[in-house]
Amino acid sequence: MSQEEKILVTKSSMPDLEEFIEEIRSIWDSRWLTNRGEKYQRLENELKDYLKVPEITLFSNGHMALELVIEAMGLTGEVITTPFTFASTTNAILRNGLTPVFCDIDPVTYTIDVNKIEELITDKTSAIIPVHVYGTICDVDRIQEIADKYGLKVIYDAAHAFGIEYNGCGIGTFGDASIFSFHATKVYNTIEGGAVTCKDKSIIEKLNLLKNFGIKNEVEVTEVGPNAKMNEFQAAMGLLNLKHVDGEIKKRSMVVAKYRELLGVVDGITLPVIQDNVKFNSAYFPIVVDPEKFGASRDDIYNHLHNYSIFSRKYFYPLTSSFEYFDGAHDNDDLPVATDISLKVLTLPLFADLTMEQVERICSHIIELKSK
Ligand code: T4K
Repeated sequence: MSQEEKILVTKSSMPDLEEFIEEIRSIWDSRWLTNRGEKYQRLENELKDYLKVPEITLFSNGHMALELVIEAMGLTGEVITTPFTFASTTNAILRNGLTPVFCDIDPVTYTIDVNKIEELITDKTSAIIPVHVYGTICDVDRIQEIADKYGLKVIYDAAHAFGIEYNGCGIGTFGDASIFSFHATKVYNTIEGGAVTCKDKSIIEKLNLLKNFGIKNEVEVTEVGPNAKMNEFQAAMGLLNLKHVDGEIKKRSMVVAKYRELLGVVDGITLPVIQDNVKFNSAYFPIVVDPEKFGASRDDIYNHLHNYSIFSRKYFYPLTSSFEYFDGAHDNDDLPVATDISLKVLTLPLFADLTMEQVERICSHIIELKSK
């Protein structure tokens, strides 16, 4: 089968090549390629408006945004987080020398279970790092109540939550800070890229130092920072993709609607929850397969689709608490829901250009497995 006929889990949104060439032409005139260039600054302003956030600073990628905001917030000791996420969330905590304390997830939203957070708080806990997984938002109100009660910081991993609003507020306004990913695989991309949003201007100033080696001026270096800057080519891609992102999300939402129509009636398949008062971004389409009711497992569907060159993904299996580097240190018996969902979840292909015919084909291959 040719490369063209493969259906991958996603496909990057891109502007027309001519549009991109026109946008980057000025870089050849200015020879200014990175370090807070003109395009970077324009993008920062445009994203601040689009995401409806008070402050924003951009990064080379979402992971560095998370690593550095954890550092900038001065977290210590233990951080309560979810194991049902991409490696980045857990790695960012560990790479800051902190201890992740894994909390189970809610069986409906797959986000951190707010009823299980308090029992994990100790005198070493400094923060909660929840994830708006697949763009399904956490219970931000309850999490804030818990954080206020115990004096904890909250940093949201909003890597999947670009453009989401809750009660008309940008999702990046909740907690003390949020990080976004603008990776090629996301709803909105700057090739690679990321951002931190927050209310506290002093944190933004610290992050601006940290992401540029801690350089304050030509003679003063005040932080031990790495290099995590977004360059002008990334920003150019970001400026153009921002013009088209609403259209891309609209097309994605039509794909999601088709999946819902075709799979919503299938016994043994649970579709992602629709949340009240949330403007959704159609980032991912995870289904949860009950092998008893459906008659085949998540892995059976994954392999069956594979045979037709349809590449779904097991986001997020395994749980990060099971990663080899922990050497079995975490007891997943305390994480029954996360363990169960991670064994049953399958993320189906979703991107703006996925045709209705392709969605129908994917769904019919899933359904034919049920009747086998
Ligand atoms: N927090 C969370 C919760 C995250 O999910 C992520 C990233 C982060 C933090 C960190 O943000 P970044 O530092 O990445 O900005 C992909 C992405 O690389 C990763 O960004 C994303 N989460 C994760 C969920 O998915 P992989 O290992 O699955 O990528 P890969 O290379 O297998 O690509 C998946 C599919 O995407 C391919 O089959 C085809 C398509 N694709 C891929 C690339 C690289 C494209 O269409 N274009 C491309 O350029 O991690």
